[in-house]
Amino acid sequence: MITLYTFASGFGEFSYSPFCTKAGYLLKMSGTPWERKDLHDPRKMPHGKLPAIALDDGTIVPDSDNIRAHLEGLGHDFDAGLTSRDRGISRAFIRMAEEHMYWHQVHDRWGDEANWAIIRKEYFDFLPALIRGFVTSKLRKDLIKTMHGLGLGRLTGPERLERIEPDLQAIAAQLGEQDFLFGDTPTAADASVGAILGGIIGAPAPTPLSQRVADDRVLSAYIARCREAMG
Ligand SMILES: N[C@@H](CCC(=O)N[C@@H](CS)C(=O)NCC(=O)O)C(=O)O
Repeated sequence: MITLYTFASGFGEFSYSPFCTKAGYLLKMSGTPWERKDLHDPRKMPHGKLPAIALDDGTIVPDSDNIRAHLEGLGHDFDAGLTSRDRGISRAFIRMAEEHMYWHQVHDRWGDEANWAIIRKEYFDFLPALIRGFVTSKLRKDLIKTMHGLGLGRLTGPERLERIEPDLQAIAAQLGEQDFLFGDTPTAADASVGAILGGIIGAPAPTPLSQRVADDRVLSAYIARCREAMG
């Protein structure tokens, strides 16, 4: 049986990490037997990150995209029924969610003082008190540096909201009256987009972005459908 190594559940999500949530969604959709094992520390994983899956022969497959490829290799087509054009559009939505929107979620959690106070406790309570302050301050400093490097960390709050707004509108437009991005059943794009939006709306202290998504009838209903169908 496949074992999914994941960060723990929390804030209404399968995992604190949207990439782990995505992997859980893909596993559920695939119908393959699997179990989860929650980890605190990803450093022993091949990429030093989560999610990863362990196969029966002990092989560890890191990265949600590789997990998808592995499950597809077992015969599951997450995009069954999609035209090659829609498969291309799906890929673009996945990249938009994972490589852009994800960082807004990271900024909301690690860059916002109210959220930081909560996640610091929630994520890192397992660390011995003696080193907790040092370790968490370093992790936060590194992530803030990464966001500065990406450019996102240089934007003001209103500029960040303005930057992500067209992504949110693109998702709502693609959804239209459909339950999921490409029709009435979830596909690979829903595993990514649903997980990232779920992470955004799940900010433990409300932010302008989490509020924007929560107030959006189409997006908030979509997140709930993704959790229901794939969680
Ligand atoms: N591209 C990777 C991204 C995974 C990722 O960024 N995981 C984060 C959690 S959301 C992580 O493990 N961070 C820990 C670290 O970087 O030390 C995937 O799709 O699996």
